[in-house]
Amino acid sequence: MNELKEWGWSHWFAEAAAGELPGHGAVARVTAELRGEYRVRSAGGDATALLTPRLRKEALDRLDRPAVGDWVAIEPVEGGGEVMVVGILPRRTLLVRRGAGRAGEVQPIAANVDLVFIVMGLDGNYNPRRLERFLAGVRESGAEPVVILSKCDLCPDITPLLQEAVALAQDGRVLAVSSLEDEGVAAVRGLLAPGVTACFVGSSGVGKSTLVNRLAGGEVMATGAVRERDAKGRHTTTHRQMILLPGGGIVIDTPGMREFGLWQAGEGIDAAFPDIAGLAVGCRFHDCSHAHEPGCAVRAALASGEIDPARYASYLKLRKEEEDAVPRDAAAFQQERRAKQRRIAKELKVVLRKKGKK
Ligand SMILES: Nc1nc2c(ncn2[C@@H]2O[C@H](COP(=O)(O)OP(=O)(O)OP(=O)(O)O)[C@@H](O)[C@H]2O)c(=O)[nH]1
Ligand SMILES: [Mg+2]
Ligand SMILES: [Zn+2]
Repeated sequence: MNELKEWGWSHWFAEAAAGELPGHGAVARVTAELRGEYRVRSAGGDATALLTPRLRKEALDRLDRPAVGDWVAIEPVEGGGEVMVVGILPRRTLLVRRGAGRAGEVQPIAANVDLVFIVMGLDGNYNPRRLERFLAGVRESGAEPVVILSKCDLCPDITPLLQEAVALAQDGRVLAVSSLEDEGVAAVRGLLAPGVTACFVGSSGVGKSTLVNRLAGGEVMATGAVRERDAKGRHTTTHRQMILLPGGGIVIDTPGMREFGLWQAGEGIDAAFPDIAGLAVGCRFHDCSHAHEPGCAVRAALASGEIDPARYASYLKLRKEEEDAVPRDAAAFQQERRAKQRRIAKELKVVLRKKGKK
């Protein structure tokens, strides 16, 4: 397994999978997903991977299929250069979003990432409300958010935006970066140690791939100019791609997102709004919506000017969206999912143990 350490393999996964290192059981990390086909990296090198029909058939939704960053158990395919994915190892972290539309399906963005680089361009792309939304989603994922204010060469005075982003990020880091003028790139590099995985997210055209290329020291990802009219990107990156950096560390580049919908992110929202969540403890009703109930500590703080009205509105909006996102039969669905996960974990253990004995 040592050869996979640089790809992020650790005891955590070994223990989570089988309570022991899975001997000769082959595991691989999903490095890219293109139209249902996966690329994986195992000790044997790179390979194209297919899902077993069973894995495909039994998937309740996209969370049951591999995502980029996942560790999967694989088996060789007779007579082919391809491998079969027989199971997904437990995930340490999982970044998801809700697809567009009211009944939007959950979409995994990346699994087992340690850091999420939330990139916002200082050429007019930066938006505090969208940043709050990203922060809530990242907090929910279990990964650590890092805010990257990109293209700082295009902004004459970054101080007010920087200060605001620092306040919104709470204890999360905020870095101003110019890939063009090589400013702040070393600071980003400094966050990446061997085995550490970071995922880039943000709108199209904010410079994610350009920064990935700076970190990689070469043109590993294609980049594209933004529209002159409104500085919007042209969706140059079309699939999620994992890249091993020469000096150690792993980054995942992703296609630009038009929107980042929250999916079951209640705890993430509270973690991104600790000021408001902290006040809510003092509300008369434990399920206070902070919109109209008597004895609401949050609205009292709003009236006294302790919290910013825009931030309050943002909190309520994300909360509401989060509630709307939960399907009506959520409880039954979750129960079914948990039962299925337990069954899969058990089967996976058997597979890995058998392999270890071979
Ligand atoms: N001025 C300036 N331009 C930059 C900087 N970083 C990237 N750009 C430019 O912004 C444009 C978009 O960059 P990309 O790296 O392709 O953006 P992206 O976020 O990967 O976009 P998608 O792949 O579409 O999501 C390119 O023309 C880059 O040269 C920067 O630091 N300063
Ligand atoms: Mg790109
Ligand atoms: Zn309240």
